[in-house]
Amino acid sequence: MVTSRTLISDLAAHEPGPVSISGWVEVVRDQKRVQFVILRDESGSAQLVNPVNDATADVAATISGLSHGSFLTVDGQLKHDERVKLGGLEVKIDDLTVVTEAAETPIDAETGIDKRLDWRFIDLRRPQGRLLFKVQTTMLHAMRQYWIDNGFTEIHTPKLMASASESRAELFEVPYFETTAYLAQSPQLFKQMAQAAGFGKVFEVGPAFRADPSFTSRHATEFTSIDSEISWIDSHEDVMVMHEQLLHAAFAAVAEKHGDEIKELFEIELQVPSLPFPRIPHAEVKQIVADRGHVIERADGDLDPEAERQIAAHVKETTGHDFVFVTDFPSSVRPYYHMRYEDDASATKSYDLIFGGVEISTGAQREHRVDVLQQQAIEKGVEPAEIEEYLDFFRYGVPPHGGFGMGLARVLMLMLGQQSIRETTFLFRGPTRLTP
Ligand code: AMO
Repeated sequence: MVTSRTLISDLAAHEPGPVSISGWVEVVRDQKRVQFVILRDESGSAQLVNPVNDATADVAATISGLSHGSFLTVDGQLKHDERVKLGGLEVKIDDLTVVTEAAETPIDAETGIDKRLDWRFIDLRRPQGRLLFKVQTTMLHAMRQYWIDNGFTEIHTPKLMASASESRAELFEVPYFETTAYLAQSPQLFKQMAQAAGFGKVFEVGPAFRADPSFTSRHATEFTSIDSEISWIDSHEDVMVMHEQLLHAAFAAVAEKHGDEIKELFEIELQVPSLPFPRIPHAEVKQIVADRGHVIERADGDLDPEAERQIAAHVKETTGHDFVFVTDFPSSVRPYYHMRYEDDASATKSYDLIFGGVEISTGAQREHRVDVLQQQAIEKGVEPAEIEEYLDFFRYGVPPHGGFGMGLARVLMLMLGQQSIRETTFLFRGPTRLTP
């Protein structure tokens, strides 16, 4: 009598004989003399076999009626047999219980992304779906480990706010008793507050909201933001050093734990990026991109997606690196809280990190001198009255500091060669998607 469930991935090390496994039906091959069922659980898939004869007639009838996706518990006899393609093992069924029967599956391997998202719980049964979130778990664990090893403190900042965290554009309003609240676009203000509180180094992994009506492969209305902020920096260079070390640790952990599976399921040889990542100032980037024949058409002259692809291609060709920090953005395209150069107020001590041709992060040294900060806010059309409480953070002493925000789903999308953050977000939220 078998009582406890064995994970399919543990069968290889399990002694031959009685086992009990549970999972869902992936394939049924209902042949006259022998039936096969491929059963998958969260750890892998295995072949079940039922030779059809008088003694197995009841099980045979159940198998003939099995629908794809039904969840089963099977008691049987494990046999290690090298001739079996699937893991070199097979379970001969003694007893099979249909725990929940599945209706006909509404999606298949050919179904497009929008319909797959409607049925995300079925879509995620694909081994690629499972691997994606195993990789995410390992990546965030490695990042946390890096932060903890280096003396950072984790914070959780409010997502209901009295004012905008980034700009008044892309702001979600929420009725809030007698007033209006806004959903946090970033933990920006509060991670800076932690510097004024003397925390020194902080991180947060949490939701951020943007009322962005676009339908690109890289924008969501709700996303998970990875944020970090550190005190006593000399410039954004110190932030970039921390940032690249963090990503290096994350990629190394993922490559070690999932490299083989990533190769098998996503056909990607995961590269651990070498340190340091290349750094190129924004003005130089514009020149390189222009020399490659791309004319930036944005009115403010900031990099557009094609410029990001072009600079990434240039860096890949010249250094072999998949990452590049574009540094020193013009003040005209950066928020008021980015610190400007002492000798050139038209440039900021800031950067974007581009990975595989897509921006995954923005970082900067922050302006911590309250009079300068206030002046820059006014210049950018931000009313000091609106940010009065934020300005208070800087009135009672604060060390020089800086940090970055990075979209989790974008990192995963590029790491695993996916087409859209819809694939790498557990449940995507966009302008026309609030379900499931
Ligand atoms: P920024 O607005 O550039 O900077 O955002 C930082 C990173 O967050 C991700 N991101 C998004 N991901 C999915 N959908 C969106 N709509 C979306 N918007 C942003 C991107 C982006 O690079 N406070 C600053 C960061 C800082 O300076 O610390 C900020 O939020 O990966």
